[in-house]
Amino acid sequence: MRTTHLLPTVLLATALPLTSGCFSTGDDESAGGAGGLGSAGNAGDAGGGAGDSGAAGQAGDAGAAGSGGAAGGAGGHAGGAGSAGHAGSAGTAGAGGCAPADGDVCAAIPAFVGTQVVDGVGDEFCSVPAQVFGYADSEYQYVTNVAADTSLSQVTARLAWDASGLRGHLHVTDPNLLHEGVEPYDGDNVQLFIADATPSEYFVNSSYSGGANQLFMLPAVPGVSDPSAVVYPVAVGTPAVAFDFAGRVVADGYEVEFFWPWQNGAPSQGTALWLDLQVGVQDVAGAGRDFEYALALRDVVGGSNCETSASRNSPWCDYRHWCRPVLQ
Ligand SMILES: [Ca+2]
Ligand SMILES: [Ca+2]
Repeated sequence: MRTTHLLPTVLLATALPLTSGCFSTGDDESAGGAGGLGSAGNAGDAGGGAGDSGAAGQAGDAGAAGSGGAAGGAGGHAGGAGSAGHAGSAGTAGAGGCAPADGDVCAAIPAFVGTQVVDGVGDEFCSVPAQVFGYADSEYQYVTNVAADTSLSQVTARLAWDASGLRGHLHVTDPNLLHEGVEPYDGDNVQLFIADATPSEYFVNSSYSGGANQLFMLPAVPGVSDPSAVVYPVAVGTPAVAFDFAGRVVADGYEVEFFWPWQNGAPSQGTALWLDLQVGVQDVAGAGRDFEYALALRDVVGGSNCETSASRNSPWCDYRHWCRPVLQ
């Protein structure tokens, strides 16, 4: 919506001091008349578009007053009117400009609209409802360093899909970016478990199959390493599935963005994926991974083939622990 408010000049003239035009120095000069007052600037555009239920943006600032009149001409002609003021700046987007954080990644994944630029910035996911979760909200919890504070890590996840693949952006709060270890899980990382067809086997004793992937996305560790991504592991004899990834450090942690192409052709609306999201955290130097948590650790009917210890009963060893969000 665009709103325009033109203030009547007469009102502005009573509210602002007049600005006089300058005089020329012509031979037969007489005083030039005062320059007219500039007209008011246009009001700014309204703020960013509202989300599904977001509040409208704020109105823009009023335009600046017009500049003074031009110098009077030779012979004492009156000065011209001042130029119009600049249009007001656009209003800021309303707080509700993006969709509210009422998403449920394990239940439904909305359709993606627009064009994604995989750069770590999640502005193209503004209309996608986010799911915010942390250690306390997760079904899978695993602590390896009790000195760490599990309450400091929180994820804001936005996932969406189209005919090409699954797209996502994750914002992770993290007080201390660290990665001390050889394996991708030995430090701060995000893991996406994904399969667009039911895998033919579990994973603990074999490689992933059926297009299932475990994607690691690691933030930059300032001064140490750049953002990186790993597909791990891949099925024996098949190439690693390429996916687009970008990460960046932000004020309160880090963000990762990805595009994962469908492995079994474009799915139709209503298809249920196999999917899980896991976050690994290292905040204590020298300790390697401190803890990790994943959205889903669903009960497996008939038992998981990896329930040999608490740490092995986890998303990485059996896809049946994952959740089954439906493509909307
Ligand atoms: Ca982006
Ligand atoms: Ca950390």
